[in-house]
Amino acid sequence: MLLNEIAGEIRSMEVRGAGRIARTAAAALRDHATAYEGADVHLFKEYMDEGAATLLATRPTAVSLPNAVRFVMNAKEGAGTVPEAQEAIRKAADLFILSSKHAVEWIGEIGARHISDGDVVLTHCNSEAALACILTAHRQGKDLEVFATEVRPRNQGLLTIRALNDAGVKTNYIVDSAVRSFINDVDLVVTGADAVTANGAVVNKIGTSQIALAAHEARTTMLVAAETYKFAPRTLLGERIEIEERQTDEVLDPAVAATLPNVRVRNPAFDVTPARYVDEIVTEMGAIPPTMAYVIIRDHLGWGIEEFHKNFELDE
Ligand code: RI2
Repeated sequence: MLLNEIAGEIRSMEVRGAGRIARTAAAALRDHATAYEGADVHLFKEYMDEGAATLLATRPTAVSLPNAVRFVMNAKEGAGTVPEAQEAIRKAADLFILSSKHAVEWIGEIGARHISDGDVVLTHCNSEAALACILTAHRQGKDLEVFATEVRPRNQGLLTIRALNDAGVKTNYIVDSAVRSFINDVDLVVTGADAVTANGAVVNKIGTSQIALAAHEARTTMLVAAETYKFAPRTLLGERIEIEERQTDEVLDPAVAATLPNVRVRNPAFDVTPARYVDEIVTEMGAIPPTMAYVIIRDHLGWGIEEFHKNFELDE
C-alpha cells in the first residue's frame, strides 16, 4: 500500500491506537524507502522527508507517531548512497516494530503483577498496552472481572469487550457516564496513553481524566500502561501536546445539527490527566511514578535538555 493511502487510514482511524499507529508509520516509511528507484541520495532524503511529513500530519496527539518517525528517519543520516540509506531505514523500521511489540509484552508482564486474584479492573477505550496487563493476568489464572466503557463517540469500547469476551474474561460494558456509579466496586483502573509529558501528565482518550478523578476520590489505584515511545520529548521545551478535535458528525447527526443554529458541537478526542491522579505508569522499563517521566525522556529516549541547547542560539 502506498504511503499516502496508509496516511489516509490513520487519519480516518481505520488504523488506530497509539502503538499501532507508530508501527504502521514505521512500516510505511520502510516500504516508501524501498520503493524509491533513483540514485541521488539528496533527492532520496527529500522524498523521505515529504513522506514523513505526510504521516506526521495525520493525527496530532499520539506522540508515538513523531517518536517512531524520528527513530526511522534518523537512521539514514550517515548514509552516502541510496541503497545504504534504504538499508538503514529498513533496519530501523524493523527494529522499532519488533521493540514495540516486545514493549507491549513487557508491559503486560509488569502490569499483571499489579492485578491480584479476584480483582475488578476498569479500563477505558481500546488500548493494547492496558489490555496486555489484563489479559496477561487472566492467562496467569487470576480470576478477574472487568468494567469496560463504551467510549463515545467512536465506541472503541466495542473492540475492548470483543477482545475480553474472546479471551473468556468476565466483562461489564457500561456507558462512559456510569464510571462513578461503579468505581467503588473497582480495585484498579488501567488505561493506555497517547502521550506522557515531561511533568508526568497523561494524555489519553477523552474521559480518562474524569475516570482518574473518580478513582482518586474513591481511593482506587490508577495505572497507566504506556511504552516509553509515548513520552513526549518536546514538552521539555514547554511545547504542549495538541489535543485533536475531530469532526462534529462523530457526535451529532449533521441533519439534526442543521436544525440547531445556536449549538456548537465540540469533539475533543483526548484529555489531560495531571500526574497527581496517576499512581504509576507501567512502561517496558518498569513501573514508575509519573514524576519520573523526565528521566525516561532524558535517559531512555536520549533527549536531555543539552540536545536542545545545541540547536538553539540565545540572544547576546
Ligand atoms: P495503545 C488510543 O487512541 C486510545 O486513546 C488509547 O488509550 C491509546 O490510543 C493508546 O493505545 P485512538 O487512536 O497504544 O483510539 O495502548 O484515538 O493501543
